[in-house]
Amino acid sequence: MSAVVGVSCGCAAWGAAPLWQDDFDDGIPLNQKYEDTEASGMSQSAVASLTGTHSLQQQYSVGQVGAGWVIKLVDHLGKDGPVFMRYYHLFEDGFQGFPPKMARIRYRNRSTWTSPLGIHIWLETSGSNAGKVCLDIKASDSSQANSLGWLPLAVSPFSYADVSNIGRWVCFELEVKLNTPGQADGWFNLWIDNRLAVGRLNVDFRGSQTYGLNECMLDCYWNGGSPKAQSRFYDAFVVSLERIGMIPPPNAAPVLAPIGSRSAPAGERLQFTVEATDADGNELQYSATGEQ
Ligand SMILES: [Ca+2]
Ligand SMILES: [Ca+2]
Repeated sequence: MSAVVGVSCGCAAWGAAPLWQDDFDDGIPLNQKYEDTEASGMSQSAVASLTGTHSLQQQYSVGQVGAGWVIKLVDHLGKDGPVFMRYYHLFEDGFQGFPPKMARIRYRNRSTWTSPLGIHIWLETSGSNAGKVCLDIKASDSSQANSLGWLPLAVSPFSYADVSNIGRWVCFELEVKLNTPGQADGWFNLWIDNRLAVGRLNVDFRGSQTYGLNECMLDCYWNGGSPKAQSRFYDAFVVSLERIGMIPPPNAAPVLAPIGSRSAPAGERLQFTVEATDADGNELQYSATGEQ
C-alpha cells in the first residue's frame, strides 16, 4: 500500500487594479511610456532593482542641478481623487546630500503649462529638518495658502539624515483627495514603509476652482547641485484609485517533514503522524489520499 499526502496553505488576495504600473523592466523607452520626460542622467538600468531586473536610475554628475523626470498623465482618473501614487526609492550606499525633489501629483493647464496646484513629496535641505521628507503644497487658489500661494509645510518624522535609510528601498505612498469647490474638505496622507508619516484633513487645495489632478511625476532636480557623482533609484511605481500598500514578501511554500517508508500487515490500519512547517506562519491544512 502507498499513500500520497498533500499539504496546502492559503494566500491572501492583494492590491487593487492599478491605473498605471511601471516596474521599469519592460524595455520600453521612457519617452514611449511617459507623456513628458527629461533624461539628464535618468535611465532604466540594471544597476539596482527591487522588482525584476531594472529600475529607474538617476545618475548625477558632480554639481549637477538639472536632472531627469518622468510625467504620467492621469486625467482619465476622475481628477478629484482620492488618487494614490506609490513608488519605492533608493539612495545608493554612501549617498551624500539631500536633493529636494522626489515626486509630485499636480494639476497642469496644458494650454498655458502653468500649474496652480502641486502636491510635492520633497526633502528639506537645511536647518534642523534637513533630510526630512515633507509635503510641500502649492495651492494658488486655496483660502489656506500664504501670500506666495503655498500651504503650511507638512514635515514628516522620516529623515534621510538617518543613515539607516540610505542604501535601502523605502516605500512611499501618497493619497490626495481634492476639496469640493468652495469647501475646505480635502485631505492628503503620506505613508512611508506603510506607516502614516504625515497627513492632513480639511484641506482647501483649489478654492472654488474645478480643475483636477492630471499628472503624476517622479523628478530629480537638485537645486543646490549634487556634491559628487552618485545615483538614486525608483522602482515599483503605481498609480491607483485605491490604497496600494507595500509589495508583500513572497509566500514561502510549506515544508513537509519526511515520513519515510511505512508498512503494515494486510488488512490492518496504517497510522502515522505528519508534520509540516511554514516559514511565514501560515495556517496549514493537511489532506491525505491513499491508494492500494
Ligand atoms: Ca523593476
Ligand atoms: Ca507560506
